[in-house]
Amino acid sequence: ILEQPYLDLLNTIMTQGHDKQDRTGVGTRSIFGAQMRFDLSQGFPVLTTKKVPFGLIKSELLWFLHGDTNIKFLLEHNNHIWDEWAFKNWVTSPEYQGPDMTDFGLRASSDPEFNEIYQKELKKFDDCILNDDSFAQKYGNLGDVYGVQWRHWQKRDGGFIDQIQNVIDQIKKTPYSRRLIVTAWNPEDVPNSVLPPCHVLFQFYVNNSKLSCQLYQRSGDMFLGVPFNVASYSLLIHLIARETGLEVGEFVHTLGDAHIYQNHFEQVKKQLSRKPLDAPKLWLNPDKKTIDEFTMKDIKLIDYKHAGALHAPVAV
Ligand code: DHF
Ligand code: TMP
Repeated sequence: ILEQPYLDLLNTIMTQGHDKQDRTGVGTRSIFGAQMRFDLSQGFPVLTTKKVPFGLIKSELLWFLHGDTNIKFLLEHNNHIWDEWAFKNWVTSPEYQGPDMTDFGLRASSDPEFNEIYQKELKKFDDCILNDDSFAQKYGNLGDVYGVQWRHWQKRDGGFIDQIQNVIDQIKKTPYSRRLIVTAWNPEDVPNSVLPPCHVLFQFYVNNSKLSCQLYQRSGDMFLGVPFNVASYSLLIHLIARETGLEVGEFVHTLGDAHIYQNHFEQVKKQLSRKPLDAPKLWLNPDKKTIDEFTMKDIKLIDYKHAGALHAPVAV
């Protein structure tokens, strides 16, 4: 069962983790330092014990790969996973005149009356991003998040570094290299960032014509974010393997603070009681040869069976 390492880690955190406070005020149970391995030749590691919306994972990864950091692209693809963080910039700006949105994430999950007001404001915000270009320019931008760090790392002397293209070129020229690294952690940008990178650094490894990748993730929301991260990096390995003419190897997922939020416990118990199914396969349009040619319809899951959606609030 391809997702077994995930289920085992979820169970370990539930039964042996430490309860502690966290930035969001929700509270988590966590362990420090964990590793999961997924052999991509055995199938595509999207969870079957709950429905994982693969369309959102595709559009988010394409957004990163385009070097885009504006949520407008995501909204155009009906993807709302980054809304809260752009909204946070908007409601804390001097231009915002609407109802008080202090601690909107926490309040929305505990106060139904406030939640209604919040949902309305968020909807208004999304409509402005979609319909007003200058508003989108200003408030749709999340700052120097993954898209910029991966493809437009700002150099001190002006100019920029395209880390993704560089790593692809290196994999082709010197596949034995031990320097096949992409980093998103820029200490200069961290203090000004709405959300400093969670997936901080990744490294490729080539053996027997198979491409593997290890990710270091400093902080992992095991129920919501991590299933996305596993699928997203696995897809990235497939795309880079296509461009470099390699087969897929392993995705090795190393976590720092691996946590389950207090308000996800019930969902996690339910998920752990479900029986995992066979993993689906990934289909990539055989006509596409480089990562930049791929669009939404060139990427599909085949035979994705799952036990149904499990919903939970995201901690902001
Ligand atoms: N903050 C926190 N606290 N956890 C995260 O996982 C997280 N992830 C971020 C940004 N900030 C975060 C970016 N990635 C969802 C999944 C990934 C993600 C953000 C949100 C999420 O809510 N997934 C839901 C479905 C959402 C939908 O259908 O719109 C899920 O059930 O998987
Ligand atoms: P932090 O910056 O205080 O660590 O909060 C970030 C939260 O978001 C934390 O719960 C981890 C989670 N997260 C993921 O698990 N995966 C992701 O890709 C992102 C962006 C965030």
